[in-house]
Amino acid sequence: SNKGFIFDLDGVIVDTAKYHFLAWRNLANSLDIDFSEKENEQLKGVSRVRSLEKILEWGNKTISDHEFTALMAQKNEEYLAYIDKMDRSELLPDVLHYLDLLKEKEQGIALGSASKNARRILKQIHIIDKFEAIVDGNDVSAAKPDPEVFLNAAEALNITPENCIVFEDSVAGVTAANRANMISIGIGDKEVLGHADYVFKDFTELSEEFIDELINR
Ligand code: B16
Ligand code: MG
Repeated sequence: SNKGFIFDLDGVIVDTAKYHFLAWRNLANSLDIDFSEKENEQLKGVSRVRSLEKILEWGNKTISDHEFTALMAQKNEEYLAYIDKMDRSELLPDVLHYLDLLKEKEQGIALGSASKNARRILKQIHIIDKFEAIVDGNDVSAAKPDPEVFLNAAEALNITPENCIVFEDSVAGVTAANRANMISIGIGDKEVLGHADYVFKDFTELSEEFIDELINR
């Protein structure tokens, strides 16, 4: 049978969360707002606009629209400086193996990311050709936990949502996959991603048997 496997980008394929963290922390600190790993966790899978809104809420700050736009650009510029130095060694363990295995098994493979920089990152690490369809932050009007990004990916693969499987590291992303009526596979902490159908610490915990089960269910 033919299933659609939809991968989130940040936290599933690559660990760009650390670069988002550095860039947001710099920005928050320049506004005298505290920013630690704990705050960063709440920004995972969240759009750039919503992330800045949250940081301003935490700091009880209001700024003009003009300044808001300038700060978003500043954050992205710093983030991209890190991205442009990335290489394939920053792929998370075993992800490439499973992308190739799914291809061998003739399954649909798509990207479903909130990031507007998704294509740039995939090109930078030379894996853009692994994806039959790419849906990212430029293509959707509603951000995760809205299911739009995954529903669009399923449509692009020409596979019904019930036949799609989503790999996600964020709370908002797992919720989005569930709302899309897809099988959700959390990559990360069981305590955080308890609402996913399955949770694995990372791709090294998966097996070919498990993939075959998903394909044949
Ligand atoms: P950008 P994902 C998300 O990517 C990140 O988890 C989140 O931290 C980030 O704010 C968002 O992309 C937007 O990214 O500023 O590059 O457009 O996990 O959905 O792949
Ligand atoms: Mg993510």
